Amino acid sequence: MSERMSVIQGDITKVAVDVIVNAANSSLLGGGGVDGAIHRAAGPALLAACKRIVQQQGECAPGHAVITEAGNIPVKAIIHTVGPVWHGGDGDEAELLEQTYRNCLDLAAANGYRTIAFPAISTGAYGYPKALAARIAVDVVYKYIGIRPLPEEVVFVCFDDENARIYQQYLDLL
Ligand code: AR6
Repeated sequence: MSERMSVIQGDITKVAVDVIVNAANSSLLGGGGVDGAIHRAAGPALLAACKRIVQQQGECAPGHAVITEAGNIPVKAIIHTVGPVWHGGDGDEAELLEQTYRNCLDLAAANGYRTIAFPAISTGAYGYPKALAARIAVDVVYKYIGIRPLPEEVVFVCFDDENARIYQQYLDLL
């Protein structure tokens, strides 16, 4: 199963997959970090698509995910999800982060997508400790693909050296 998971270091807007995941905020109107990079690369069509979703169904709560077109990014779709803000770990952060990954995988599978790329959700502005978040990401994906055919391949795209090293360590243990 682990051959269906990999880590690369770089910019998620440049990865050749069917669908990329955006670590958004509840407004879905863009922001900094990976969200800013995705909106800049995708162009105004993405913001318009996000606004339509918010008009139709309201803001996106933490743990939930929605899917849009990809604008100028050469992938088939973008899944926007909202990870938990780290508040010290005594709340429901871990459960919410698990739910975040699972909902993205469900959306990708429901749309028939074979390959998906995730950023390290919540580990930037939202402050989730990188090792704890990576462990959850790897565990949830490993369990998910172990019992389902789609997505066939999951790529973890790490922007920074530390996340890349941590993810590689966890993947090597599988
Ligand atoms: N490709 C891949 N990963 C990236 C990229 C990129 N181009 N740019 C940054 N990262 P963050 P969060 C990494 O802060 O913690 C936004 O303002 C980054 O190094 O983007 O979930 C949203 O609008 C880090 O490891 O997302 C929300 O308000 C990871 O992506 C808030 O930040 C996540 O960092 C969400 O916070």
